Amino acid sequence: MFKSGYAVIVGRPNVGKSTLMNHLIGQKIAITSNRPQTTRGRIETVYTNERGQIIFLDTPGMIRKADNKLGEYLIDVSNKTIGDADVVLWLIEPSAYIGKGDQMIAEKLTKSGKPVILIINKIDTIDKKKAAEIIEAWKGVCRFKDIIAVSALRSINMDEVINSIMRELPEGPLYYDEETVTQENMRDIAAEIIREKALRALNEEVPHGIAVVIDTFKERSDDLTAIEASIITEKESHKGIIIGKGGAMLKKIGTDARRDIEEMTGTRVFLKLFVKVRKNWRDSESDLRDYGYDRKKL
Ligand SMILES: Nc1nc2c(ncn2[C@@H]2O[C@H](COP(=O)(O)OP(=O)(O)OP(=O)(O)O)[C@@H](O)[C@H]2O)c(=O)[nH]1
Ligand SMILES: [Mg+2]
Repeated sequence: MFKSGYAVIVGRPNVGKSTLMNHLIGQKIAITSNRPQTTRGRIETVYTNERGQIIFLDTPGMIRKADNKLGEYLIDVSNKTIGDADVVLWLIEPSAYIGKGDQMIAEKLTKSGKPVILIINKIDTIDKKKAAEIIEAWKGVCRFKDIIAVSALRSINMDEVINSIMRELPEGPLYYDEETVTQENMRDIAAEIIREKALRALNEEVPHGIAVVIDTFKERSDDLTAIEASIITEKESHKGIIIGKGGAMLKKIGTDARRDIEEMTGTRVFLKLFVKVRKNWRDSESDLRDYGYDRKKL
């Protein structure tokens, strides 16, 4: 019996959801960083083996309260995506403490009626005894179908996760051909790569207020892609930080991004970056739409 369906990855910000998805499919598609709220959309990837096809949906970290309209959008993405799940992977930090944010997630998942697999991530940072304590603390929080301890970063116990998902998926067809890893387009992924490099290079309050827009994306030849992109920021003072002394910061972001985009396209890449200020864009419906965060499209 061939199985297929959606496995939705949820959890608090920064627990390693996108890292887990990338390591399960064996390719880096979703961007990751040590900053909360790195993921802003629903990122779809595909895993296929002889037993079935799993369509992964990575989601923004779940928060209880939004600070602005972008935050509301992120909450909407997670909630709606749970509705599409055949199985939910709930990812947590390796801690026995169950906080209010976790309780909120537990309530939502219980209400959804979806089968839930609990995944304790980052076990590379703890010992076996601690892992046993964590499982003991969490096992009553929801009616979990399974509890698995993993390290997404080190690819530990990835097969166990795949097997557990396959057990929960219904019988179904091959939705995508077996070579497919993602349907996301290169233009969107390029924007995400630039945002990732900015998140990683900048510190503290600047990254949260950044959006990236691709202005032009041209395949000039088989061997050359020319891209112009704008980094949008909400404060004039942040613009200077993003550009850096003598343009050094922007140059670093551009060099790091170009390397990854070249790997993705398999061509050389000319990347030109601009920085623009758009005051309070995170609270403007029309700006959010322009930057790809459109509630109506959810
Ligand atoms: N030590 C360790 N770090 C990990 C592991 N998995 C992820 N991380 C780190 O945790 C941080 C967050 O990872 P992400 O994958 O971006 O987390 P996320 O849950 O997608 O975050 P949001 O999209 O912001 O909700 C990154 O710095 C990762 O390198 C792991 O298994 N072990
Ligand atoms: Mg993420």
